[in-house]
Amino acid sequence: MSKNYPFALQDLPYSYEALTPVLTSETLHFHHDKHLNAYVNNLNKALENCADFHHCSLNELLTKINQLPQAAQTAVRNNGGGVYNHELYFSTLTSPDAGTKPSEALQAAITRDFGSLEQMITQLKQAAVSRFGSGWAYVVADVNGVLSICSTPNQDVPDLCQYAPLMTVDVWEHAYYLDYQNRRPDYVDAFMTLINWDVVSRNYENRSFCK
Ligand code: MN3
Repeated sequence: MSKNYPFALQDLPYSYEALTPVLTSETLHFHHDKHLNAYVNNLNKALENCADFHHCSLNELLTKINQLPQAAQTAVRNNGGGVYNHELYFSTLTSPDAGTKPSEALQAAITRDFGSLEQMITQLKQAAVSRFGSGWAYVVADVNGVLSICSTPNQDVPDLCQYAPLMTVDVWEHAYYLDYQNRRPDYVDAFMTLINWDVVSRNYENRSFCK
């Protein structure tokens, strides 16, 4: 994750071809190089005149939005959320034949909280497909390590004081339109083969919360 202002566009942790055939390099170029890049630039622009907040991490900014100058609040919520969500999204993907699996600790939590990995995926798909308009669906953990599924509209993020997002599904049309047009359920189905369970497991084991 970017440390603090000025935030920088992070490179993808894999090649633009790595997610084919589920997501093409054309989609990744637009999504990362244009959409995420715009969120980074607009977040920096919004923070330009907020020197008191230049030391804040992205997580801190997103949990202190109402302490920011009024004029910056909406832009930081939308663009800071955009940076947070996309960094999480891109960092937890890998090629569809990578064959990663949840760690023992994460698998135990999945079994306890959902019954099985398949049941968790079914609930995640349901949240992603039923989100009206643009938004996100997540697997999150609370301070006790209890897992749940949640969803946000636009570029909002879950409450980072209460929940550590482990992974997320982008259901904005820009995430899938070139490859799936209006078929969001097909994108969501195929997306589930891209999850990098090594990274999701690490996010579970290293979960932290804003105060
Ligand atoms: Mn997106």
